[in-house]
Amino acid sequence: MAVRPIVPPSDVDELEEIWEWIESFDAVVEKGKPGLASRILQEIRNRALASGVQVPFTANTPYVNTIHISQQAALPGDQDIERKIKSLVRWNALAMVVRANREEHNIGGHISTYGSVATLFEVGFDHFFRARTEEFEGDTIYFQGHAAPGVYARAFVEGRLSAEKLENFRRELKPGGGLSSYPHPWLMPDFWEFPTVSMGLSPIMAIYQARFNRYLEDRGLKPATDAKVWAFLGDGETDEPEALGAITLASREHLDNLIFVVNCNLQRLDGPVRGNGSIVQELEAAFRGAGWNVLKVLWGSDWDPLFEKDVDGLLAKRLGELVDGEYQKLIVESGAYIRQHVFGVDPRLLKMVEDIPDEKLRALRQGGHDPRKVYAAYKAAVEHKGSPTVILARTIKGYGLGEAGEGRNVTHQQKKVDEDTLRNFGERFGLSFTEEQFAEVPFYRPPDDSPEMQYLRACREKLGGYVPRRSVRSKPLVGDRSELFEEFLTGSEGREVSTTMAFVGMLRKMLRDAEIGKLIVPIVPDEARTFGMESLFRLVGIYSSQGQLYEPVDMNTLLYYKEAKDGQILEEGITEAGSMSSFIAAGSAYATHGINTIPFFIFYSMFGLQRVCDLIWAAADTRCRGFLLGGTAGRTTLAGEGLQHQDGNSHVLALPIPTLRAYDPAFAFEIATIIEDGIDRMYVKGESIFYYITVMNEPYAMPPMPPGSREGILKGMYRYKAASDSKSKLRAQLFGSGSILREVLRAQEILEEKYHVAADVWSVTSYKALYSDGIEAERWNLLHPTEKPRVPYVSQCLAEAPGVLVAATDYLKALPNLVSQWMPRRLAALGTDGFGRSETRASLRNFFEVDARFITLATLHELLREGKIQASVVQKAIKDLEIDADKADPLTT
Ligand SMILES: Cc1ncc(C[n+]2csc(CCOP(=O)(O)OP(=O)(O)O)c2C)c(N)n1
Ligand SMILES: [Mg+2]
Repeated sequence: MAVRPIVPPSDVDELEEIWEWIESFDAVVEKGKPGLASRILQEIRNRALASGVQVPFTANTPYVNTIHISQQAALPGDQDIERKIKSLVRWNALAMVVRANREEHNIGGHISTYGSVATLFEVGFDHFFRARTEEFEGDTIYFQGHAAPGVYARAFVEGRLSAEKLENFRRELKPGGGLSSYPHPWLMPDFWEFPTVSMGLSPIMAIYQARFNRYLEDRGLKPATDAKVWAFLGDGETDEPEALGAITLASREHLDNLIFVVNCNLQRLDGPVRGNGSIVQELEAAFRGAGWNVLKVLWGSDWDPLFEKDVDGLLAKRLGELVDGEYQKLIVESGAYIRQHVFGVDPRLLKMVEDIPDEKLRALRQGGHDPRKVYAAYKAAVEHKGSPTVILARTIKGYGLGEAGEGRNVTHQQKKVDEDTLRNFGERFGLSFTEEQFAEVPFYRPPDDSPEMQYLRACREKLGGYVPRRSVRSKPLVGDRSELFEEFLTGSEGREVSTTMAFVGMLRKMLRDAEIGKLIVPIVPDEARTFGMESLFRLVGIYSSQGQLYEPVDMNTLLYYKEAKDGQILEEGITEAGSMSSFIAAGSAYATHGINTIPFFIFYSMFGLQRVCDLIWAAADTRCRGFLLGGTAGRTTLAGEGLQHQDGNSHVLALPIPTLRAYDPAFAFEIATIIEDGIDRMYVKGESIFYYITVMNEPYAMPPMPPGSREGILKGMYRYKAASDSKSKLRAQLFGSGSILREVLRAQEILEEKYHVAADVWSVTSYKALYSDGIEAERWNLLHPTEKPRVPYVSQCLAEAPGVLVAATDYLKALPNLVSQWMPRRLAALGTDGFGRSETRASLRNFFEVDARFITLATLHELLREGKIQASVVQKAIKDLEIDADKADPLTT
């Protein structure tokens, strides 16, 4: 059947000619050769371009379903039963939120998001989402976070969650436990796999998860399968930069194991996503432009007869003219209004709907609420080869809530529902409750032997079991790794190396280890050379799913840029968010895949916690394991780079993340001790913790490990160098971390030689560890007043330590001050609060007042406060140390 051009040219001759072309084209299609038809178009396009003819560009297709009715796969299964099951799930989700808020005003919860996404989920549950089994790794699913009530409700109907648990939705502290508001593996480690509720993070995590799955396959760590990664997102959510920021990676890597489903209810929290435009068309253009397979699921089956009548494309054109704000209004308006506003613009359109009464016109469904359309799209998506798929499904926010909620701007936060609405909801979805039951809003699960339950169980059995479900299947490591780290404990014998170089040395050794070598996943965002890691390019290769299709420019050098299909390094390019998403995939593979991959993500420390802290928070929630390495760390240790690069913040930013253990080591033996213990804790003992270790680029001789220091290194502090004259009258305890420890050691010498002050020097490897230990002890003491009080580790260390206390750090002063409360006397803290500068290390340490001279001065000043020395001694020291007392305050300049 010929399709006439949408905009007929006015010139009759031209029209004739156009018709001839169209008829020839139609003839090819009618012969059943759509592939040939598509090739013809491509060839003509090429010819046009070669002849200088402008080819109109649009990344958009008309505002209709991508899958033509003639190509639509039939929905298998029993539609009546599936609808009943879906209605029950809808009811229980509604009941959860309504009951929770009846019991406790304002406990919250979202029903309208699930109202919109229910069919999109349920078709997946009934036909697509495959569970993990012994034989099959299963699909990985990122559920839209605010739709969690629907996922709980289904698990209840499935018999996996009790009514008590549902009753305690958002009441996690109730006896017997409750259900977390959103997907949180930390809170529900047997249920949720991935946190999805910080908008925008799940799409980027899903992309890198799909790529990591391929990485594991290409490296032979798991068999290749057709397992899919599904990510359900909100349309408003796509405004987050992370949501679309990595979509070209997915197409570049041909990730046909990845399916995005965007729940296009056209609304976000406050109002329409694009009142004056079309979010579907905008997303279509973005994803098609990026090379994705885009499937629009806009109109339900009720619309098919209308489109069949639309031979001249008038209806498609009209639907493409309406902006989203108008579409939203149509949801709350009458059939007569729809007739007038949508179809009334053209008598031919009005004619199309003349047989459809108003109430039917109003009830014409959106594609995302029609299981047939959704099934066809999912089937096309899972069968699609060569690129990722995004399904843009039109839905209605608050679907089922009728006039109280559907399509209303206030619907997002709706949690209270009156009895009329409940009754209407029940009737609409065919639930036969009594009046009292409607008033009570009971949870309801049909009897075990009911057709619904039998059907539901059969569906899930066919798909391997229930989802979501999280389980840890990896086995603890068994090997002895002490030999790996031995060489780093004995010092560098005078050779000057940075802690970064020392770390890279350790990484190189670990990569060769028989047990953990293959499990290491080095991740780097275009900074390998900055950290001296280029030697690893050749050693283990850079992962590239395509291998290396070119001869690298530096092929004839030893350390050439080697890309390989089984390459081990994830060289992510300039994306800390992407790298962090890879870290999350690798750091949670012990659960997702049962494989103990050990990620080492090394980045410019200023672009880590400061830049992607929310992803690091998500990693903690995901129970990730692994190592984050903040390279070129320290506000004054990274010389030259200035304000943007010099990190004096990250150790403070690491404080709030409960499972992140943060270390600021000074020496190679400290790093070796921390990493060896970290691998043991995470991959042998199975603790769900991860590490942040800062490494610096200042070279110096690495000393050997002092005997007996292991425990202190791990707990956060140990006495590195005692004073040579412990009998001296003037005593001090000096605390240093990272490369500032060396300034402290120099101050120790100056104090002894010039001022006869005998100072002990402590290496503080982790203020965070000391702080956590201190608050734990205090808490225990608070709750156990009659028992022997616990003594914080800081207090234990310093119980016998005489003299004044001075700390210097390359981070904010807040860090040492955190633990001063457990010190026997007041602490003078030197730190680097303020903006960095481009300068040499020496100038920077003077500017921020953390060098040996200032440490000396602070110590003398503390002795003055104690009345141990005269002010004139301190005044003279300022002069002797060449300190400018009128210098600018780094905090405010
Ligand atoms: C990073 C972040 N910012 C803000 C929020 C608060 N928030 C929760 S849901 C929501 C609106 C979501 O709209 P959309 O993505 O369209 O999902 P819908 O509920 O419409 O399906 C907002 C702003 C959040 N969860 N995460
Ligand atoms: Mg939305």
